[in-house]
Amino acid sequence: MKQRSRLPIRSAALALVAALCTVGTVRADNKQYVNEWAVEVVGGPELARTIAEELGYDFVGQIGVLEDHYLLRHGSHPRRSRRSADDFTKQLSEDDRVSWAEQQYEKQRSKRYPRRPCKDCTAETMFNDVMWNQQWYLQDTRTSSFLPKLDLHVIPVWKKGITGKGIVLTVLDDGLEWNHTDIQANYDPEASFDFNDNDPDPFPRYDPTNENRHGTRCAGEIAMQANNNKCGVGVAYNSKVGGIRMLDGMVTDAIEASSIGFNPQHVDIYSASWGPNDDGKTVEGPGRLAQRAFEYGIQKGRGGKGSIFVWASGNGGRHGDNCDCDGYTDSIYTVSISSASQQGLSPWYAEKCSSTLATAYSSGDYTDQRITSADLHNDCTETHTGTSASAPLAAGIIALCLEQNPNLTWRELQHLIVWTSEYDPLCNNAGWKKNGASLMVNNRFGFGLLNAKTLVDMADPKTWKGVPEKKKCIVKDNTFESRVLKAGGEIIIEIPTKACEGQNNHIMALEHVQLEGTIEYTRRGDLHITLTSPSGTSTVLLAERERDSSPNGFKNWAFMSVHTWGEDPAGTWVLRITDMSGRKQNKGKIIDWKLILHGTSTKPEHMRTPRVYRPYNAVQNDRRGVETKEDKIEVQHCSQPFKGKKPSSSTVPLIPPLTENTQEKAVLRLLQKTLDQQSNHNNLQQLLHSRVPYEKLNVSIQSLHSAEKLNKYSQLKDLENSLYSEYNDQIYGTKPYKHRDDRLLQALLDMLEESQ
Ligand SMILES: *[C@@H]1O[C@H](CO)[C@@H](O)[C@H](O)[C@H]1NC(C)=O
Ligand SMILES: *[C@@H]1O[C@H](CO)[C@@H](O)[C@H](O)[C@H]1NC(C)=O
Ligand SMILES: *[C@@H]1O[C@H](CO)[C@@H](O)[C@H](O)[C@H]1NC(C)=O
Ligand SMILES: [Ca+2]
Ligand SMILES: [Ca+2]
Ligand SMILES: [Ca+2]
Ligand SMILES: [Ca+2]
Repeated sequence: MKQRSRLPIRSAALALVAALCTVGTVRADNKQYVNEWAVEVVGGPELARTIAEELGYDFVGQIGVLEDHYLLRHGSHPRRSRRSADDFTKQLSEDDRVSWAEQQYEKQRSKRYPRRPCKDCTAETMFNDVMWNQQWYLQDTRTSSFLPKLDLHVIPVWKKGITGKGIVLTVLDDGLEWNHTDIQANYDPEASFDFNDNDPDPFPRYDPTNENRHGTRCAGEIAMQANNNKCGVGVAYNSKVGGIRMLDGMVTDAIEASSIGFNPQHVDIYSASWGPNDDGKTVEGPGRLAQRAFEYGIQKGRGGKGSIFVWASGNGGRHGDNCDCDGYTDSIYTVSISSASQQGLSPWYAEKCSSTLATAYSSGDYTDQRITSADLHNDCTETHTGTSASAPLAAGIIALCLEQNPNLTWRELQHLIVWTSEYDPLCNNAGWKKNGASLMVNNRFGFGLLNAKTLVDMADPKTWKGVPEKKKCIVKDNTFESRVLKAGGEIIIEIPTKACEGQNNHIMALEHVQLEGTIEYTRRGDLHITLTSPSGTSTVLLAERERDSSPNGFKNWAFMSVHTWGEDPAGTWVLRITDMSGRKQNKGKIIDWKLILHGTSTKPEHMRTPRVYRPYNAVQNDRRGVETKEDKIEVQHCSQPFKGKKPSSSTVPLIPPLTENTQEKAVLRLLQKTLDQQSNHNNLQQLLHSRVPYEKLNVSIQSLHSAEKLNKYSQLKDLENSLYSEYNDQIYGTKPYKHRDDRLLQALLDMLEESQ
């Protein structure tokens, strides 16, 4: 929480700042002076080098990431001295081209610092930002190289000088506090608009509950300024960021389309952490306008290379929701991003589906660290959570990749993500499989954890060969007659295909696969669909959703999978539709289907040899910059020591561990807060007051959180859980769209922390 933010003393950079504040020259001051001077020279390193040479210094180089600050060394001055060399300093200071100069001296520090030997200035001293050391997902905070490595390998990219320069992102959300002092320098009004009030200023609407903090938090993750002593450091801290205010009001197809298609020749990356309700019973995709806007962006955006849409995969895990039923993440045009906790596990809110491309870190259970960002009212936060927090991290990493190679198309970017995301750091989770192209893939994580370093390296225009032209081959059976499905039944449809062989659109190497289907069924949530490729990769296209009792079925719904990426699609596909619910009254029909294969007629260059998976600890980015070349490892080997709780089964999300004495208090306070905030919801108040006196509520958190029970939502009968579900429906029922930020659990977890 904000009030207990730790402000550890940072060394080099902070010391420099402290030095700036020292007034006058200190003599006989008991310091150990060294033969080095820090100077500020505006005009670039070449000018600084020239000045150094003219005045008889060696030019050492820029000081860390501090622009215009250089270190000079004087050979004829003793390396260490009790006396300061004031005439040297004076000579430098009096040069018009030097705006500031100071002789360096050794600082006395107690053991607190540095905690570890620091040869080339390790991550912890890189920036003076007060929350930099909480950004565990950006820097390696391990104390031993034998511990599992966590961070997203961003620092080596920054060290190459790639920080997002020239790349423009916008956050489609509830506004952006653009005068926040950690964002303002990177704010881009041309990437910003307010579609709620129809004006160019996306400034959020303030209210007592800070409801509209989400967009500012997401933008901060991407583009917080570095080394300004404020909050933390954005993943792409020199990129430009804008905000589209579109969630704080009525959301229409037109508003979505306007947002998705906003200034596509200027904006490179759109980050969206919202979508249809994650309530476990909604099936919804982009409307006609939004769909057009996606297509426009893909075809025309970024000068024809295609806008990049980064999408949070959803937070409905606890409600048994699947992103299968969310047409925004399901779209082939969006880079759908899921979350992993600090422990390398799938968090309790995550949704599963076959369209998730990759994963970035976020919060996990309540002992796991969360995500640091800017917050409303020029504040900072270290408690940003959910897939909401993962998508902007991914957007920032993609910005780094586009700076490395601005010519990448939207498809090339997806290929690069597929090829460089990491299995190893997430290998302790259930559900990994190796597809027919030897790629590791998982319904929770897509191809794994983003690795900024390998992604950016592979995108290097000097070596990246691009991918062949996109082809699309539609496979259908014109003789298909609708088939009846009943409870306990199974429909198997074999789909033999040559993948348009002999035609211009022959597909040899797959990208996305879509199964478009029309299905009538009395209870949609009981349907289960798998698709098995000719290479034998079996993909769940639709998993059961306990809460989805809709009789509406699916109408031309395109289930999308990336799991067969790289495979040769020729052969027989098998579609299997089942209902294992045991609800005898269920029945319906498969009306129609078609299989849409996306891919290329020849294998992309980079896929000619199979991908080699390495242990994550060995991937390039050791803390001291040592490149460790490990031998190839077998893919099935998992190098991560397991630190967390074992997921009890592949379908039960983890439940936050809670201690008995905090539970009731926390729940009471949660409910109290909710009532305070939502006092207009009289029916909820009445419900609570009529059935049980407020103080007597005794709701066990296990029963609230139990994924098992919530997944079997409809069977719940006891008071506690129906109270909870009423509450839930208040939260989820008031607006058709919600941030992918589970406010309920966030609030609960915050309060648990407060009460401890
Ligand atoms: C940002 O603008 C708002 C609204 O004008 C103002 O209240 C706030 O003080 C400003 N913040 C800063 C840091 O200047
Ligand atoms: C991008 O493409 C343009 C036009 O084809 C080319 O001139 C430019 O060098 C390319 N840039 C990079 C970084 O490859
Ligand atoms: C709450 O319920 C548990 C059992 O569910 C019981 O052991 C405990 O004593 C109850 N606490 C209060 C304050 O009633
Ligand atoms: Ca406005
Ligand atoms: Ca900062
Ligand atoms: Ca969802
Ligand atoms: Ca997608």
